[in-house]
Amino acid sequence: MTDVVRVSKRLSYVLRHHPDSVGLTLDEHGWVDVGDLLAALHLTRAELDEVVAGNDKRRYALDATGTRIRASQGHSVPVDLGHAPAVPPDELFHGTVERFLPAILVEGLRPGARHAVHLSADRGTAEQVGARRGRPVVLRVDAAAMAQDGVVFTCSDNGVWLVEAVPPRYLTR
Ligand code: HQG
Repeated sequence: MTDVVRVSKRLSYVLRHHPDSVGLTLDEHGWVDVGDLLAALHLTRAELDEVVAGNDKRRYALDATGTRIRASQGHSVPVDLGHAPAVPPDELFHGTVERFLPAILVEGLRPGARHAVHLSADRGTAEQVGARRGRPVVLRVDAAAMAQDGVVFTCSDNGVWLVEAVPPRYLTR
């Protein structure tokens, strides 16, 4: 693992799940002061900027003034990302693995430890998400029908579609 990846994983841990582990508190929208984060993680601003700018999935976002930072998605701590509801593409994709399918086909997709179910606009990204856990299985989500039925979608700053749950009737393998 490179240093940049190591720092990125640490940022995810702190900004999505355990800010308290280094004495930080996120505001209600998930932001922390950059100076506080640098001090807590013993990073320089240049090191942080390299991780943020070079991140393959643009996982972290600085605010307009560059003084606050947050994770764009993936939180388990309570945050309101503040995105307006958005109209999703007609189909979205979710990457998972075979062993979760029996439960998913009965219960639908559930957020688990995170705030929201994460969906991708393209099949390739969903495949990569599934592949973190084994041989990937990609489910197609009928987002057009869900939107038609009044389900609210939001889209994170890094293009991940977020929804509270996906009932099984909208899923096909
Ligand atoms: C599964 C990464 C049983 C679901 C990725 C998944 C993503 C169920 C797992 C982001 C279920 C949850 C999120 C049900 C869902 N019964 N299993 N009813 N409903 N599942 O990690 O979507 O690289 O919380 O299929 O790229 O895998 O960290 O969600 O396998 O965008 O930025 O339960 O995390 O982004 O796993 O991944 P996760 P996810 P980063």
